[in-house]
Formats: sequence, C-alpha cells, structure tokens
Amino acid sequence: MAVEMKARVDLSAERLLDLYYQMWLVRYFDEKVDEFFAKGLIHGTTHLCVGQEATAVGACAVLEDRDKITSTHRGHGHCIAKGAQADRMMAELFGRETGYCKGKGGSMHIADVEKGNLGANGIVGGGIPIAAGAALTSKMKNLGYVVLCFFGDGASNEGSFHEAINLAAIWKLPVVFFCENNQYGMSGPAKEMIGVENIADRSKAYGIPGVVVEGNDIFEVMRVTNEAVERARNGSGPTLIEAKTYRWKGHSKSDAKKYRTKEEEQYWKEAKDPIAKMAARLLADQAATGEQLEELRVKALKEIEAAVKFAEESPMPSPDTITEDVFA
Ligand SMILES: Cc1ncc(C[n+]2csc(CCOP(=O)(O)OP(=O)(O)O)c2C)c(N)n1
Ligand SMILES: [Mg+2]
Repeated sequence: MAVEMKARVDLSAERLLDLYYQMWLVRYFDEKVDEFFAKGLIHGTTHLCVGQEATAVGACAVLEDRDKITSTHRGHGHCIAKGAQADRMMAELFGRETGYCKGKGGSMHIADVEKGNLGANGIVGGGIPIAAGAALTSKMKNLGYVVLCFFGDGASNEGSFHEAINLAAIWKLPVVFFCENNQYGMSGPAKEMIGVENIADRSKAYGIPGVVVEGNDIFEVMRVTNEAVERARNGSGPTLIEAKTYRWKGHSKSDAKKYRTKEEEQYWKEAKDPIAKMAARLLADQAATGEQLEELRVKALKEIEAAVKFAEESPMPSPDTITEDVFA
C-alpha cells in the first residue's frame, strides 16, 4: 500500500479490507435506520452519516484500543468504528432492553465506555470540553491514551469549542480535534456561517497546527490523523483537523433540503463517494479483487440485517424499570 505512515498503524491488506467492511457497516446501519424511522419503528430523532463513512472509520482506524473518542449527534459511524456492536446499537434505536442504554437513551446517548467511546451528544459542541477533560485526566494520571474529538462545522462556532481548544493548547493535552465539515449546520452553509476560509485556520488563534484533509479519502484521513495522534501522544499537544465531507441525507428526520441543489448532492454522491473511492484505490493497488470487495459488502449488509432482527426480537424495557439508570 502506497500510504506513508508510521509503522504502528497496521495497513496490511487484511486490515484494509476490514476497514472497507466497516465503511459498509456504517452505511448500511444508517440506511436501515432511515428505513425503519420512516416506517415509524424508530422513535425520537436520528442524524445519519451516510456519505461521511471515511471520516469515522479512517480517524478511528489509527487509534489504539486504549484511546478514547467523543462523538456527536451524528454518531453512529463513530460508534461502529470504535468497536461497538451494531446489534446493541440498533436495539437502542428500537428502544429495546438489549440496547446500549437499555432502550432509554436512543440515538444521541449511545456510549460504549469499554471500547473508549465516551458518548454521542445532543448538545452541539458538547463533546469538545469532555474530550479536553478526558485528555487532562490522561495527562495528569500519566495514562498514555489520546482522545479524538469529533465535532461538526456548526459546532466550531460554539463557545465550548474555543474555550476547550485554548485550554488544550496551553496545557498541551493529548487530544485531536477532528472537525467533520459536512458543509452545513442544519440548513446553514458553513461558508456563510464561518468568517475564515477553512475551519482549520482557526488553529492559528490557539497556536496549534491546523490541517485540512479530503474527508472522503480514507487513506488521507488516516495519514493526517495518525500524525496528529502521534503528536498528542508524545506530549506536543493538540492538532485541529478539518475533514471536508458531505452528508447525503437531510439534517435529521424531516428535511426538504431546500438549502442545497440536486446538482451538488449528485456531485458528492457520484464523484466523491468515500466507499467507491476506497474500492477504486484497493483495486488499483491490487490489495483486493472485485469479488472480495463484493463479498464484504454483502457480509456487511447481512450483519446489519441481523442487527435489525436482533432489535425487533428483543423485549421492550419493563415499565417497572422506568426510574432505573436515569438521573431524575
Ligand atoms: C447547543 C445546541 N444548539 C443548537 C442545537 C440544535 N442543533 C442540532 S444539530 C445542529 C447543527 C449542527 O451542525 P454541525 O455541528 O455542523 O453538525 P452536523 O449536523 O452537520 O453533523 C443544531 C444547530 C443543539 N442540539 N445544541
Ligand atoms: Mg455540519
């Protein structure tokens, strides 16, 4: 594989195929959520990350098991990429007892602390100070883990972003700020809402490196994230990464997408599909055959279908547990 990276990251053909498989898992998970939400079988709300698979999978691919992430309201991909089980995630969305929050949390409250996922977050920008705090713990207790903090372009306008990034910079905390710039915060175009050309340029205000990356190219995402993780781990402090990407679906459950054009959507789907891009690269580098890639796609679809079956067959939480595992 012609990817320049520190030896620590396993880029064997086997591993790359697993990452390709994970991208399909993420895509099919959210496609199924879309389908079952429309059928009225998933309640609350959901934010889908179809089209953004390379950021979730690529960034998590260069982390160690002990490293941690904080996620967002659009977090299913992050969760799967950090090692969560699709069946327990789907059960959570279906409100079942077997889900990650025993069916009481839903899409925006899934956490998987055992795997280092400190949780999704319904507060835009809410995960950023949590990431800085977890990184401070790592530093003060000398635990050696790095925190990768996912957030959106919209979140980069929140006070929490600026406060947390400043503290992380002056204290040289082991954190990587990873912005998924999917071009919109709800209906607000990032280019109208942000006064600098690149969100990564904001790093200058905090004295840390800022990097823009093609977010639909998993190899590029892995390369820049790996560098930032190394920096964080060796005590050099945070990096701000801005990955340019696009969400194929609407913001959340009902969105007529009047703020963008069909042509723009077509462009991102046809010319910049992250899964197709990875497939093309694997084939060009002869790291996989077309048959292998097709097998992995089908295997991922089956795994997600099994996750739906698990969710549908799981019991609803019993009413007498209603006051358990909740704060108030
Ligand atoms: C503090 C806060 N303000 C507003 C909202 C409503 N809200 C939910 S998602 C969203 C847009 C976030 O945009 P971005 O950070 O770019 O993430 P994306 O949805 O594009 O993934 C907003 C404004 C919220 N949940 N929390
Ligand atoms: Mg956005």
